[in-house]
Amino acid sequence: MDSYDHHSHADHHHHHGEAHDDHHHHTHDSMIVAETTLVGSDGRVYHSHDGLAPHTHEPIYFPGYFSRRAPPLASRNYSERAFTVGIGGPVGTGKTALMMALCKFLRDRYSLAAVTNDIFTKEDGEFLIKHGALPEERIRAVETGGCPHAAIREDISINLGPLEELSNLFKADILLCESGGDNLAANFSRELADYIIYIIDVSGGDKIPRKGGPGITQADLLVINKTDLASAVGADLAVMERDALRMRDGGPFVFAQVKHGVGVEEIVNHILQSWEAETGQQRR
Ligand SMILES: Nc1nc2c(ncn2[C@@H]2O[C@H](COP(=O)(O)OP(=O)(O)OP(=O)(O)O)[C@@H](O)[C@H]2O)c(=O)[nH]1
Ligand SMILES: [Mg+2]
Repeated sequence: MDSYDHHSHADHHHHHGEAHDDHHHHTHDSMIVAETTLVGSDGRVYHSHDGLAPHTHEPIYFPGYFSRRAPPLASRNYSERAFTVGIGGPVGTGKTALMMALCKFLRDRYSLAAVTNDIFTKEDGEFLIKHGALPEERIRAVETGGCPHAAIREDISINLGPLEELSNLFKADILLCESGGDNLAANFSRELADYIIYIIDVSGGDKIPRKGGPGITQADLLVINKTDLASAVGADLAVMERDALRMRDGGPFVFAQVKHGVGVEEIVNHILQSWEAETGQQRR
């Protein structure tokens, strides 16, 4: 998908002088199969696994800028698939806990449905069902295999199917999509997510915000979770705040303890603000 970040292509050129011509519309009809690896007409090496269509991993040379991130798609038809919130972030930072908290907060006033991604299990979907986040039929778990970011960026079809189906079945107002836990380079494609949340936690150390990565810099909202653990791991929240503001040129971030309900209302307000702006609906 070349939709990942139109702006960062310019950054690539700027920093490396390389031409990243996108021939995606040509590649599929001219691929040469070599076991699970394919060489596209663009000369790039594609690979195919776990039911995902052949995909490359776009090189990312620069984390990009919040102010130049891809905007929500103007062409999105919300009657085909409801407003979709993507929740990404490294392994174990609280993505599922945030899914749970958002469901509890929103489910009485909005029709919700959720899709979770794990690499080889359906664990997170089962967690949400077990804890009654939503009625079971509104939750789907997708097994993405070894490249969790491919399922939210290069080949989103594995998520689009269940999301569209749930959207239609339940006349959903809002869909929640949890990415598999991944590295700092993973971020949602705008084709998939209308509102992108990236969640990190304090346990990786207070250096994480300044390491950047497209999720940290370009997500619509950065959540810094588990502030209750900051003193235990020696993370300085003032440093995280300073670096988050600098990396995101002032873009919003929220300190949270999603497991304890702290910061959740603020996160919900950010989501609903965008939902109102994109769908033209009024919050209830
Ligand atoms: N102390 C503390 N623990 C939290 C908080 N939020 C989540 N956790 C815990 O952190 C662990 C991981 O949370 P998950 O919600 O499973 O994280 P995840 O990002 O979905 O993990 P993966 O999907 O496996 O990448 C769980 O044991 C949660 O209970 C928080 O605010 N404070
Ligand atoms: Mg999870």
